[in-house]
Amino acid sequence: MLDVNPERFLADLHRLREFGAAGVGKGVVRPAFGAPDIAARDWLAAQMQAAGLVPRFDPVGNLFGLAAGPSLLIGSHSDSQPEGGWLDGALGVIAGLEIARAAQEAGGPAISVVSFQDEEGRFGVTTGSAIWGGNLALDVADQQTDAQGITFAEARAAMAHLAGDFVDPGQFTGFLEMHIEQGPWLFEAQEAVGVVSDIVGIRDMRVTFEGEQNHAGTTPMHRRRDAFQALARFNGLINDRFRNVVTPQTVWTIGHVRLHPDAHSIVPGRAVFSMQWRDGDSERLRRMEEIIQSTAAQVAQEMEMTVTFGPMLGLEPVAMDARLQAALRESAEAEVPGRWRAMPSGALHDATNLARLMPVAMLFVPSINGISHAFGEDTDEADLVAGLRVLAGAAARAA
Ligand code: HGY
Ligand code: MN
Ligand code: MN
Ligand code: MN
Repeated sequence: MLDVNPERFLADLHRLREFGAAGVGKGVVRPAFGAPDIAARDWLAAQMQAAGLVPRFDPVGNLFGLAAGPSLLIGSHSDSQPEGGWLDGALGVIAGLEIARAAQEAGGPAISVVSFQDEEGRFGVTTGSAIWGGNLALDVADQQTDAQGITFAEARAAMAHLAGDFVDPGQFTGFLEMHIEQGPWLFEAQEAVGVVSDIVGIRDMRVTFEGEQNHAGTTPMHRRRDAFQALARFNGLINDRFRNVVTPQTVWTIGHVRLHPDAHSIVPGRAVFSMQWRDGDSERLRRMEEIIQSTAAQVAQEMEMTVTFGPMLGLEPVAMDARLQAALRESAEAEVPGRWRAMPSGALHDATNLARLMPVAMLFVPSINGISHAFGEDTDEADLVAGLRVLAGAAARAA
């Protein structure tokens, strides 16, 4: 078994949180390619080196700590949401670092570590691992923009001085990712870990209603072509129409809205918003897309507007590797007997993209009150350490 050090692991997790520490509690603001993200990656590279690994940045900011020869890869991402918590991504990276360090101290097995870039999708959906895994072409990614209109190509130039070549995936025998659950199930059941069976698929696109900008005091209601009213009507209609198609696991979100010109006394002429939907079944994702397209077209026609759609980003649902899942289950039963379950992931993860390259599996630990993508995200230290031990046991079994 690998003799991991819980104190060192927790100390590193707290240290990583200092890069971009913000908000109340243990909040973090560390979006991809911002100064805190790059400083955190520099710090991580130094920790990898100190652990006996060879640090290597690739052209899109993914950071690997490479062990010699064929190795098992462990990690996640160290960028955060615009308002995030201290564990989303960071936990999986620091767990990988601690397990690789313990393996170096023990003289084996060979374990490499990774922190992928822009998992949180400043520029798309799991950008760094999607490019490395072959789900997204680099020249397409380079054109993708963040909410401010900055391109991925412009943003990654900030790390160009660190960049080496892409790392050859052929040297890795598999990938393990530990993550907080980000939902309520393990916490409510007071279970210690979840062994992930599969990860949902996602679709995400930008939608724009274009009406007519006008004076909010003098324009009679019947003459308005108000883009916000179109968005509101669209939202009500899709909520109704989805009911016949979805399951309790299906989710959809309008999380970003920009009205133009965004002023109290102007009837908005343009509404630009994000439409995202997720489910474990590709066919259901497709039917939802049809409803979105046809409903938006209907609303635009009825309200005398135009509607346009940005490129649709997406990842397919992915099943975890059977052998690696078995290693996680055996390890869970040894470390936390009876206090684990198999479960699907409703959040996306870098593991989705790596499944094209190698066998992958994931381990969840509980999220207190199911909170994540918020400053209030947290997990009991005992659960963090139990998860580390289960992952280390699985790595020893699988490597
Ligand atoms: O949104 C997600 O599922 C991921 O945390 N980026
Ligand atoms: Mn994450
Ligand atoms: Mn996240
Ligand atoms: Mn005026």
